[in-house]
Amino acid sequence: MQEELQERINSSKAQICVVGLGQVGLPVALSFCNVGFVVRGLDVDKDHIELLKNGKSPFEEPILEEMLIKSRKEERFFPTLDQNAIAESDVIIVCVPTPISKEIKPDLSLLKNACDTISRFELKNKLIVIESSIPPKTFESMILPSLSGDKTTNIFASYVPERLSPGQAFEEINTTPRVIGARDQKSRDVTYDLYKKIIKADIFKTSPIVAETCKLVENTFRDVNIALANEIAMICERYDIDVLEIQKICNSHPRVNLLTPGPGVGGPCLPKDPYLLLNPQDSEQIDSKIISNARKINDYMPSHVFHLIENTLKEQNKEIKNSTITILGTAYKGNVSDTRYSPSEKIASLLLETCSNVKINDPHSKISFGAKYEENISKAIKNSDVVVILTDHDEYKNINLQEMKKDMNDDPILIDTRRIFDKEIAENVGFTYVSIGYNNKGIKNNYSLLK
Ligand code: SAJ
Repeated sequence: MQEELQERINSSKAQICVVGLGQVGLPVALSFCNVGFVVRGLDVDKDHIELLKNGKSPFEEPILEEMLIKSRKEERFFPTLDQNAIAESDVIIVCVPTPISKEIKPDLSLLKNACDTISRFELKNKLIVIESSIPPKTFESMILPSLSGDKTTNIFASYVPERLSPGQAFEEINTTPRVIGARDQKSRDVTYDLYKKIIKADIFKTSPIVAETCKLVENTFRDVNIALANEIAMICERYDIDVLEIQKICNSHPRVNLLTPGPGVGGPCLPKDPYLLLNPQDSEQIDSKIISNARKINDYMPSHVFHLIENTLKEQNKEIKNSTITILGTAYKGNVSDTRYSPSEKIASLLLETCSNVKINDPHSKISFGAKYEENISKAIKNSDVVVILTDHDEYKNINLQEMKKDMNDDPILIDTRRIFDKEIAENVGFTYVSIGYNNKGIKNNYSLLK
């Protein structure tokens, strides 16, 4: 009954099962533990579950390990491979990935499997929440039918898209407004009571399709705006002016907010959510101009970085194939360990096509993308002709340029795609300094995407 479940939620006595303990599911599970709930964390990865049982975080996220150790010690968090966790819980929250396939279509197989697994249990009077990003209409046309066919009247079900940014997960769960798209009024009320336990911000109540669409529009908005910044950066290169100076002045206008250009857009969300938006469940793909061209621009950026490297070497009468190149950063953004869809992968593969001396370092990840992994930053830099900074990790911001110059070969080149160093300082030390959207005088700009 609704009142009974609400009472159990309000008194933090409801048992919760979080399905999928990744970068969303794990912080969500621990946030509920933190406010007094007992949470079972269900995942299919045995190693992952073992790590969690031992209080070890499988990825980098501030305060995650502390929260994990605390919740384990207080016997509030139980990572498990056992699907009976579903039967034993009042609330089931699904946080599995929804990637895109090679054909650039939504791949909902993991979500469908999770729903099919859940539907094998008696769900009467339980609340099922989906947090994974999904194409519009998926909740009504795939999730509800697969959860329990015509028995759905007995369950409470809502779509509550996650909104946390990796690297600030706990803070954002707590402070970012959320949206509940519920199948009916009762589900909405129960879901609201549950989420207000962990959220100190507005919670909007709406239909599932509005919640689905909002989530995808947010990430599409960011992707399109980064593409605009990237295209403007390449225009600035043609004019030999600095896009960051343009950004600073333009953003002093009260209605302008130009984002920051970079080597491309990575991570598990932004590169694929625009495609989810354009591929509604069970319907034709929607045609788009701005959204799909923004994706093309962001996907082009790794090639642009490759051209910057190639053309800078040419200016020094050197060739990529005879050079030693060091990539600093495989993670898709600073101070995280996640390398999914990272622009570094494409840049490494373009370099490796012509150059056999490509070294790679990332203090947060051991992934090498086929290059030679160097654990130590100084060793990675040693005897290189070119250092390419692709991720703005704090460790790289602390590099001493004088020492780096000493370690590198003569006429060192610094390709700083994240602008963590100052051009003048780097040039005074003796580097050829090149960046995206900069007055890289004499360096040819090959940008011709929309020709
Ligand atoms: N990037 C730029 N320039 C910028 C901002 C970002 O090049 O000015 C690049 C980053 O380097 C990175 C990529 O974009 O490669 C994505 O980074 P991000 O910090 O913009 O976003 P994510 O993917 O870590 O998290 C996003 C967030 N969405 C929005 O900000 C609208 C987060 O709130 C979502 O919850 C998350 O996607 C998600 O899970 O959907």
